[in-house]
Amino acid sequence: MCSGKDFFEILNIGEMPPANAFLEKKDFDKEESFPLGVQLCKNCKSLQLRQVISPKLIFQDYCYATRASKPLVEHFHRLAEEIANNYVQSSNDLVIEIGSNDGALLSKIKDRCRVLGIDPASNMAKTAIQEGVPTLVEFFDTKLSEKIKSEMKEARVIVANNVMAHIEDLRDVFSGVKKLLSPEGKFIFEVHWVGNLLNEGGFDQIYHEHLYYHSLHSLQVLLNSLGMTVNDVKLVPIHGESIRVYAGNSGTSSEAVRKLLDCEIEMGLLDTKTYQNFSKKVESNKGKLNKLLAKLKKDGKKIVGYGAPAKGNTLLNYFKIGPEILDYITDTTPSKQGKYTPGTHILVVSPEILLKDLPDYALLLSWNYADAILEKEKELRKKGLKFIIPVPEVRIVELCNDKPFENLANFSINSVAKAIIP
Ligand code: DWN
Repeated sequence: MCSGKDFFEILNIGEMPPANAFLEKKDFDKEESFPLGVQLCKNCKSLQLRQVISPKLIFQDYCYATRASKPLVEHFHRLAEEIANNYVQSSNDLVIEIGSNDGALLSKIKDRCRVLGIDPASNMAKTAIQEGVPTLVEFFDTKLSEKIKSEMKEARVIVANNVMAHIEDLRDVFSGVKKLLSPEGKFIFEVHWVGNLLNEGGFDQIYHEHLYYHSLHSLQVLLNSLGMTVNDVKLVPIHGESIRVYAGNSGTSSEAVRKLLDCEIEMGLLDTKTYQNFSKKVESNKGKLNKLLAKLKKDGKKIVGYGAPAKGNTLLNYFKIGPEILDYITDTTPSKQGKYTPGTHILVVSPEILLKDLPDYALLLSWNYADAILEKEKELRKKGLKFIIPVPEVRIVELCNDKPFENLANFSINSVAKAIIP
């Protein structure tokens, strides 16, 4: 981010395969693991991976599909509407999405403006194209931005969600965005917020795809160094808690930008001690969850996993939770069903099994969708299924018949930040 060369080691997860590398049983002996750990830049306080693996290895056959998570699709559709209503001025305006996955966002506005998706995962791009979203199967960089500009002219909006943590040479990507954006154009991108990771011990967001764990501070350092401005920022309750940055080649910064920068200082995001305390919190969480699962198994309880997110594989590998604890893991993503989790080799199956099998406990690995999932599975919960939420604190969620479901979406909103940025 700042070309610094001096780092503190913060957390060493150990060796594990890429978090989205779900695999068939026949490929177990070919599986590769890589070191996983995070360090803090002493200069700009950017939290980042210590070792980087080739993006080709991660994205060549990518299992993650946005459309598998209804709450996420609804979230991106709201953003698509915001872009079309607030930034698109004519049907000839061009909206580009970097990391467009299966086209869930752009398909919502493809009839209101020109759209172009860019994603290196050919299997996801195929779905997007079938949904009417023209998509380039490429990694975005300045070279590609010049080619697009020569063929399609400047972009009115460039949007990128859960992408700017995945790219090593962010300086090159941001320069490409700057070149491709029209003078009054807007660069809108969402990234998981390091404030949430630290505040709630969401260490499971650490995996090889995520090279950076961003604060607004470190993003602003980079954008300003390229002559871009952070015009506005929002906190959104997605993937725990993410920041949505609105940047451009011109304009001023809103009050929300100043408030969040102050909030990051108050939370200690520029203080190394904060990061060292974070790793202690992760260790204590690890002890609590392993103790709970061992006790439930000893009492003869049947435990399964619910949701097979990438983050779940960091938790399972780091906490050494395998098929001896979880009989299987359910997931709504067709491309994950019938495969096994990377490193821990637990079978992933469709959620349909639950009504027949009626396990006693479900470890909610997709804890970031807790409120939607607890609502969706209330019948199962009435039949006795109890959910264990591992992050931010290990807890069993009891069914409370006499009161409406606790709105768990808020448990992921950082109370300090929420008070400051409604
Ligand atoms: O950056 C990334 C993050 C932001 O999204 C990507 N590298 C990959 C992905 O990470 P993830 O896999 O941790 O994301 P999700 O969206 O938390 O994954 C949720 C998983 O849970 C999906 O596989 C779908 C599944 N699911 C389910 O089985 N039942 C989700 C819901 C809502 C459900 O009801």
